[in-house]
Amino acid sequence: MQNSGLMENKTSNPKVFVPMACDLIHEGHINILKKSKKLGHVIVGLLTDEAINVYKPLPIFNYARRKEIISSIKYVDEIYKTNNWDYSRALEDIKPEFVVHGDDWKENNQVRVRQNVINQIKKWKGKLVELPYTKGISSTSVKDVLRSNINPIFLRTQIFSRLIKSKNLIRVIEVHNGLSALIADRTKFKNKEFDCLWLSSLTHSASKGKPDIEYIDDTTVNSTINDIFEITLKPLIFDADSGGRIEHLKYSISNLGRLGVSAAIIEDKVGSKKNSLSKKNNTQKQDSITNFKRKLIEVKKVSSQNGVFIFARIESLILGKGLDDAIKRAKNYINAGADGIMIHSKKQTPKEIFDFCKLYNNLVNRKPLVVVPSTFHKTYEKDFYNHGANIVIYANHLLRASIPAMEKVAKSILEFERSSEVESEMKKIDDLLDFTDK
Ligand code: SPV
Ligand code: MG
Repeated sequence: MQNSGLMENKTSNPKVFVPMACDLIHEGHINILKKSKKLGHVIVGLLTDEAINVYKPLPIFNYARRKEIISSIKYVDEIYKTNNWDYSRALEDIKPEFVVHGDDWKENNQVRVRQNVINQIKKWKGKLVELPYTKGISSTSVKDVLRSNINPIFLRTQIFSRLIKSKNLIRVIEVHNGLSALIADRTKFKNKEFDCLWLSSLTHSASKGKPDIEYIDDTTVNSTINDIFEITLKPLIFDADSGGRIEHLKYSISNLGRLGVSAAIIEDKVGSKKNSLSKKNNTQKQDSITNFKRKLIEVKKVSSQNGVFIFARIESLILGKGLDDAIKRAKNYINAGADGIMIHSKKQTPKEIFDFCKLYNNLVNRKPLVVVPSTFHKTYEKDFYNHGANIVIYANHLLRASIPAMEKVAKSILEFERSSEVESEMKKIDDLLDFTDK
């Protein structure tokens, strides 16, 4: 069995190209492969994480594991590492007599790819064979079974590091309890969904009716994380605030790893904590570079063992310390072992973030960069990506959305002394029961 980018076909059998992600093999895949084998020499175009990321969430297994599995199937003669989602490069290399695909792509988000394949293989008189989609089984249904059978800690941490390696821009949404996690987990638009979740100190505190002042204790945090993980396999980034006391850090980071948290962001604040976006006279103090580096070094002693990614959050722009200070800190924090940097700003436009990006992108030891567009919300994701950001966190949006919705209903009940006027604004009771009963 070969596995190369360049094909060298020694058989006279017709070449049959079968593009696949091969995540969680089920009888639908076997059906396609069995039928393909009848047509000739089966070459599975195994899509890499990078290729899959373009149109759907990462598969559960990484490329190496998927390759191991698919190459053991007796209907498969070769594997072709397929880096592009539209297979055009693979088709050009192989020039297969047949391309085999499930017929579901006539209607889903691959319609254009299908047309391109038809046009391309016409050049050497290749044929497209479309097999009926196997009903009642899908990778999604298999994933549901897996949820209860596979070690979720392992899955979440694996998925986060693969996202970092393979995805252009990781899209993260804030959660603060089980319900918001359900919404974050299930919300999809076309081929898009959130890659990852953010347990925000601001919204977690607000959901308990408290200000964002490092009041929420570790036991409460653990319990919320447990609620979130019970309903989703998505990786979680934890807002660790200042990280607390240096002598406690090794315990808290080890706890996060045990729970299955993928990453923690620790900010260079000291003293009485104020939320960074606060407009009131902000008395927040920033840690010295030396102190914060010490903190990072302590944290890394544990996180390099348990795999939790540590992002160092720089508050220089928030506190008016300027770009030079921010970049100096970025360099120092990375040197101290930070796996990535978060740069924060409360300006209405992303200008200072983009200025930072320009300098940051030139660092020799550059690490993934997180941005948090709360105040500069007009900027599109593609602009962040074009400036070099790797992760974008919508840090408070689900909680903020819920407050006016609840206030409106509460006010209306007081006004009309019944709830009829706002019935249409609320989830139907039957839908609510279904929503949480899955
Ligand atoms: C949070 O979401 O709690 C954050 C981001 O730390 S911010 O509120 O902008 O400081
Ligand atoms: Mg916070």
